[in-house]
Amino acid sequence: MRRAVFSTLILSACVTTAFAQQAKVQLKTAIPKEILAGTPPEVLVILHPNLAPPPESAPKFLVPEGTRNLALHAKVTSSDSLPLLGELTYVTDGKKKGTEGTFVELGPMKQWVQIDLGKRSRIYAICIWHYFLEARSYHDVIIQVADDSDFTKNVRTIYNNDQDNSSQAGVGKDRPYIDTNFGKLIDAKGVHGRFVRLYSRGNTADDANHYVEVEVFGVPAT
Ligand SMILES: [Ca+2]
Ligand SMILES: [Ca+2]
Repeated sequence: MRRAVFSTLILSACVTTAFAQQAKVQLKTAIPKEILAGTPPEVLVILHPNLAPPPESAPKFLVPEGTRNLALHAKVTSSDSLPLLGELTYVTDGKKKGTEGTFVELGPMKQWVQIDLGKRSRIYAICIWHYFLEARSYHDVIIQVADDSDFTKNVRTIYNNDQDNSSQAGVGKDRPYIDTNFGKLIDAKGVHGRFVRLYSRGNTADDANHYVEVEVFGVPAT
């Protein structure tokens, strides 16, 4: 009996220590101004009732202390190496106004952008701004993390809203959403990896794919 109590005390001490080491803070990211010039989100959600309602405020999310945007100025590659508009560097240049000339436009249908974090990292959250000059929903948003740039080693899918498997990465359980200036925060649950790949397959307005900015919040793995 005494031993059981002692063990419980040790266990709770370990849990407390682990929790102290993992002190959580609010994730901080700059939210760009609303620049809506086309279809408002309230209309899009009526046209497409399957979409998650648009957010009314910035996402709130706790991350371990020391977490930062590892994607800032990181190297970006893509299935479309010659974007129709803008440059791939826009994806991680830290600028997210979202106005004309600040987003990259990739070719039609299924395309991806890939971010090299430079070293294996522990990833807690990913924030995405595809486009928010008008309300749109991008189809088949799938996010994967891997150890190698060819996505053959330790590939994990951390988000997938392709509910009919039209992008053939498996049926996604996540709900399609409307892009707004608040961006979309994905919980990456502390996954380890060096490369982050984001897929999409056109959107509710046209077949093209766009990115204003992608942030990958984490810490380099030790
Ligand atoms: Ca940008
Ligand atoms: Ca689909």
